[in-house]
Amino acid sequence: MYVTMATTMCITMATRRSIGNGVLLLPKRTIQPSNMRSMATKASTYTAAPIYGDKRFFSFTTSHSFYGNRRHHVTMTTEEDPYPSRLPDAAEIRVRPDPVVWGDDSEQAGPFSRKELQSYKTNGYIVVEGLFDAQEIKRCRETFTALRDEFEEDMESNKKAYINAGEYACILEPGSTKIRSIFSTLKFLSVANQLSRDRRVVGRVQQILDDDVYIHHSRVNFQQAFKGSGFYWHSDFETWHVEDGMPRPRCLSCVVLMANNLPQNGALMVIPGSHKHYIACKGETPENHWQSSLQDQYAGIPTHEALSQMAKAGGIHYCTGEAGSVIFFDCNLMHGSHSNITPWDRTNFFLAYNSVDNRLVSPFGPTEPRPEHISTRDPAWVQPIVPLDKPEY
Ligand SMILES: O=C(O)CCC(=O)C(=O)O
Repeated sequence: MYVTMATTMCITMATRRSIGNGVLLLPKRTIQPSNMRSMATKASTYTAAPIYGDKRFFSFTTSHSFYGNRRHHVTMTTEEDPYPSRLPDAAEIRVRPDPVVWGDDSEQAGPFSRKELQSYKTNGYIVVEGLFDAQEIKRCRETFTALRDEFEEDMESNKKAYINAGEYACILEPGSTKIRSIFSTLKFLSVANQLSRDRRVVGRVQQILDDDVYIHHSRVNFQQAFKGSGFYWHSDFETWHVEDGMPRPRCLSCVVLMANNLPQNGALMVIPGSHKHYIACKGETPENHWQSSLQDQYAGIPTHEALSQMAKAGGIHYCTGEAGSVIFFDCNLMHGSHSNITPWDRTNFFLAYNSVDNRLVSPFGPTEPRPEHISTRDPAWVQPIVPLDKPEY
């Protein structure tokens, strides 16, 4: 293991510990990531540095809290990927070495109360009811469904699973001409764009991630009445790490409910507490996996044993709520949904926010980076979002 000090700090504040061949000076109150066997520190933020040859170096950096307090800066580096997956043999379950609420959650000021932050930290998600009012949601929903209906009309004769419709990308339900998801709407639809920057959402995300954020990708998932086929259990971070090159789980999803989400119509299911573990999955990643995985995922899914273990410990919870509620969930939380055989659409707008310190590097698995609409790399979009105080829907 290679370790280096990259910043200076006050020697009187530091303890001295030896690590492999190196020596690290640590401020007294730094805390240790659990997978760093010989280190006695906690790093509060992590970024992956460039790759040298076939080795990848991870930098562990403590930083000032986003809401401004008093942490020290220290940078360490290791070659080991703490989140390996798509393993040839057995799948494995690891303890997550990274924080869930970044920064010092006991003191983190912002829209979430301390109790709400604690609940998010314990369960890996939180549902905020009535964050948007009925009028706001109605306008957004009508815009999304009008776009969907327009595409579906055009696609009646075109039975491809994946469609580039102008600037948008659409995924159809398996064996159907019904649209499952539309990506990138915030790049082209004003309501979607404003929603993605609305302070009611972004302020909460910044509080949890303790940083400026940008959007890794966004999608409208329709789960249409009688047709929505659901999403099998997965952790987003596993895929985003292996296939997109997201270094750390300093990322979360917001799901803005555009329709009432009920257990019957395929409300998001989560396994509370599962986000504290990293489930490395078994099996290779097929070439261009993303083209099929967005319709039905075959690689990067946990074993039944791992799922059973997680569910035994945490149970399974339906994130139900009325239109206008928002689910915030950690990128490493195990989640999925079953099919919608009811007469009621379950339309949801997904926004995946990533810390600007956790930008994508090259994929950690042996794949080409996925396309822009699924994992943004465009520097124009990988920019800190300035929260909007007065959005106009
Ligand atoms: O819409 C859902 O029910 C789940 C969607 C999901 O897990 C995903 O888009 O990754």
